[in-house]
Amino acid sequence: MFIDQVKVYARAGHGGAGCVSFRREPYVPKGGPDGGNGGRGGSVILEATHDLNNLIAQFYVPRLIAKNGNPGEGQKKSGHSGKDLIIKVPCGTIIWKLPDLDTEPEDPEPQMVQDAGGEQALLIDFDAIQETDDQDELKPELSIGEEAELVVDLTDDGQQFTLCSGGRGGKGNHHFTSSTNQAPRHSQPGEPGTEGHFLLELQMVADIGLVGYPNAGKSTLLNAISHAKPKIAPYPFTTLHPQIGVVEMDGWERYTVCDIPGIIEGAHNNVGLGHAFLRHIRRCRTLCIILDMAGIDDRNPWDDYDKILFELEQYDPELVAKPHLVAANKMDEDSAQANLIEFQERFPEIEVMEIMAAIDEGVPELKERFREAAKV
Ligand SMILES: Nc1nc2c(ncn2[C@@H]2O[C@H](COP(=O)(O)OP(=O)(O)OP(=O)(O)O)[C@@H](O)[C@H]2O)c(=O)[nH]1
Ligand SMILES: [Mg+2]
Repeated sequence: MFIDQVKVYARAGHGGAGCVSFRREPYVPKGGPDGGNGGRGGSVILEATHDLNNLIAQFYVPRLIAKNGNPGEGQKKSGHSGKDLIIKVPCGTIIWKLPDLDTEPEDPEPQMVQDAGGEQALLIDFDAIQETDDQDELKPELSIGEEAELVVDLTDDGQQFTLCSGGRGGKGNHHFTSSTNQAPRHSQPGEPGTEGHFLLELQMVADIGLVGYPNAGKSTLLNAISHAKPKIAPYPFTTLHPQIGVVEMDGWERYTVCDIPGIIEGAHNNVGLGHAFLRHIRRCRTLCIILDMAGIDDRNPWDDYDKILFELEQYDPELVAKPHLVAANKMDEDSAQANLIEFQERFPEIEVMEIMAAIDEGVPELKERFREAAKV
């Protein structure tokens, strides 16, 4: 199961209360105040790590609650601080603060869908958390409620961010002793920790993003160039979630390639789960548009190319501003050569690499080209 968007509720620990206490010892008739301070509440801290590639842990445990601080004690003992809750999330996780709600809403209903290969995939209906019914009003880059506010973007391994800060512990009565009040009988309560509803959204970070219609051969290519083993099958939407492969070159050089599920017409309007897929293109530095040059699925490659660029632009104009090249796949098929000539006549300025991903032809050259692109 792959989860790349999840709503969580986070609450830091309450500070411990200060203590009211007086020194009581044999032969010390009027021991002074000795109530200690409460301990600080634990914070909820997010930490990015390369070791994870999805948000499944937060899907199962969506309530991130840190421990409260302990109250102070007599003999001027301070209470223990609450333990911080450190939550590991994959690099590339963006945190959005959702509007405060009076009551904690129910988690959106997960819905099981059956993919064509018979595997089950889990989707979350995030419309459930949208604040408005008007789709046009939604921020295109958000696809969640307008009022969601960007909190932080965790991109680097080890990067930490305090999502909710623990409350301060209250002062014990010992703290309030003064020349005019030598026996204070009051202490401070602890302060509450901060809390909130957040949306965690993962956007894959990769050097190269493979973009194309379903069935174009993206997974076949990733399989050929890296150790990743995505499923390959002769029907659309075989790949239902993005997958990253690491390509190793001679001399310890390596770069990452992301196989993004197929984009179809209307993807920018979320047709065919378009938003869930397009989101991952944002973090890929260079795009490789994979075209089925043979037009096996009764489409032609120039229309595919136009439509893919259109979908990218409609979703986010920054996506078409990224450097991109075209990989003309399935060049082993009969119609491919003629189609390629026509494609190049129509788009003479586009860099095209010819490949047959299934039999590794042209793939070493493309790997080399990716390496150059990844260096920039
Ligand atoms: N003839 C030919 N077929 C290929 C080539 N590369 C891939 N295919 C076939 O194209 C079909 C689709 O390949 P995939 O790699 O699953 O395509 P995809 O782009 O990942 O598809 P989705 O995951 O559905 O988006 C498979 O049947 C592959 O065997 C090629 O170079 N030549
Ligand atoms: Mg695939």
